[in-house]
Amino acid sequence: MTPVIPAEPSPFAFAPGRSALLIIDMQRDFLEPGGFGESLGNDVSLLGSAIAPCQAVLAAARAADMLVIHTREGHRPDLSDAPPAKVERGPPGTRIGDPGPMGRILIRGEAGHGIIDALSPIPGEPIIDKPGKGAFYATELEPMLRHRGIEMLFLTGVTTEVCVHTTLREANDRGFRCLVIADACASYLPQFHATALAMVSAQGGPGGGIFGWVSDSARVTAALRPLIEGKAA
Ligand code: TIU
Repeated sequence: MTPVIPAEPSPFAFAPGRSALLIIDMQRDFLEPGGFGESLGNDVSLLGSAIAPCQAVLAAARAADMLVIHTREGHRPDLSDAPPAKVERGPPGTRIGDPGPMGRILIRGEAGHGIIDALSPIPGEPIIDKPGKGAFYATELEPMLRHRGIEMLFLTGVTTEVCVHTTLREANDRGFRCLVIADACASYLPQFHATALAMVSAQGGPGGGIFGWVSDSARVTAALRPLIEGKAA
């Protein structure tokens, strides 16, 4: 029987072998003080609520043998892949490439660019380094998914209305069925988090909303549990 996850605006039917969990930009630069998120004037503690739900979904996806892909936003040390319009944002001294307590801000290879310890990737889980907000733009994500026959995406990470939503929209236009896991996402602006989620399931019906489906970590892990237990039996 096809597993189904209770979701808004309608149940989300999925095939584990054709589904991937995307964990978007759970990096120190966004979640910890001294990184890119704080340099933009944000209270980074607001993103902490997504960590435990991401951990729960990650553990269940691993146990169910689902493909897990992590993304990191960041740039080459020479900034050759960084648009000036992005680099010039914010006061000098706090911009992309400037030195900070976790190394150069949003630069690949620096401590701040790394994924937080609580969600460390394990061998076999691809990491996509992306220069933009969307995980499909200028990356290998799409062929990676197509080669594995992936048709459904579970989206988690930060921030809900920026990198998660941009990736969701890119995925939508490429034909992927997208489930956003609400509590495994977070924003510096809680009202944007709520509105971004509402946008996903709006204009919905039995086939999902305008951008897909919204569920939460408890409902997703509960739906994966029988698959995990079936494997063990
Ligand atoms: N500023 C903000 O909310 N987000 C970003 O700049 N990047 C991501 O969302 N990853």
